[in-house]
Amino acid sequence: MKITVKITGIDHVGIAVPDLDAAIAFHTGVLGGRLAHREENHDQGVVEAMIAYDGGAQVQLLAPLTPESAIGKFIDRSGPGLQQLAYRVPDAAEATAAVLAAGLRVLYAEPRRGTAGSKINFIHPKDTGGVLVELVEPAAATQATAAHGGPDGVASTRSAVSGETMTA
Ligand code: CMX
Repeated sequence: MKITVKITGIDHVGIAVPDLDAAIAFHTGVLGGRLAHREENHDQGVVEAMIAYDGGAQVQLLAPLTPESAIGKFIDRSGPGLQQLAYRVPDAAEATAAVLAAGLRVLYAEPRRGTAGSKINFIHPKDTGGVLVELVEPAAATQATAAHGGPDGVASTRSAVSGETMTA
């Protein structure tokens, strides 16, 4: 039987930014988003913020902690801008296995820690038509609240996750 990645939606779009506070100010002050979450993820070499919009859309702002990080190298090569498309999956390990079964390159043998306690992996952009695809299994608390229909979608569920999660 053919195994496919079980995508349940777009979790977020990731934008590489040189200055996180300036990017937050633009996305909240001009575009009307809400700062839902902010953290440093040293494994990924980023300081990041999740911006949530009415209706459930989410944009992840990613600033490099070091020039050698993935985001540091991306900005150096391509400048600031769209860096990734992140799909939500129910099980990141299963999704990893499905990608490998399709003969594509995942970046990690096992899913790693992503934003707000999620588990993440990536498909190499050269195997996807030029887009860095992230596969995100949200943290258990987020999955549970989302399944029970939180009042303002995923953004509200992030408040159940420990860390520097913001509420409006
Ligand atoms: N989108 C599309 N293409 C990309 C890309 C991106 N984000 N990043 C690199 N590429 C392209 C480059 O332009 C280059 O293309 P050419 O060969 O045509 O010039 C090619 O991929 C380079 O590939 P590489 O030498 O294998 O790898 P790099 O050192 O450039 O690293 C990647 C690319 C995807 C492996 C690296 O960025 C990575 O490991 N990313 C995953 C981790 C990550 O992005 N973390 C930050 C976000 C954290 C989070 O979301 O929580």
